[in-house]
Amino acid sequence: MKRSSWAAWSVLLACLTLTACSDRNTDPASYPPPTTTPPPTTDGDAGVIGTTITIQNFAFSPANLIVPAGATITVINMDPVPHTVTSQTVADTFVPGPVGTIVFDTGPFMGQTTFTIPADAVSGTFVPYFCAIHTSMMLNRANLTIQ
Ligand SMILES: [Cu+2]
Repeated sequence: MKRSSWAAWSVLLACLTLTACSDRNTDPASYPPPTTTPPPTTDGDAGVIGTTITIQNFAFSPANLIVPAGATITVINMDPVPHTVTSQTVADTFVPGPVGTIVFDTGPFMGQTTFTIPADAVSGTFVPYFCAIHTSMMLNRANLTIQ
């Protein structure tokens, strides 16, 4: 009798373990998996040549800014809360980091600030960036592309 009781407990434990595992597996991922391809942008922006990023209503504009190497980028925050413009190595990871020689982080700011792109930035380099305060709460995903 003792042996069958032990077997019943084992089965029960196995079921509980499997249930816990399957619950975890059915949870939708919070974020899409890391990717090396540009993430979709909510404004359908194909790319705008310039040196100004505007943040308004928790959205970056343009979502894809094409900038010359060595450029000084002006960031204008129209919102009544601070944001950051922070480079990340992999889009949608919300982890600050470089892409090649390019790395920037404005830190939290309101109003206007600037940062610079290195003169040796390689043409065609794609640099995703994010707001370190609001991460996935920002309404779009944005990047710089070196002209
Ligand atoms: Cu923000």
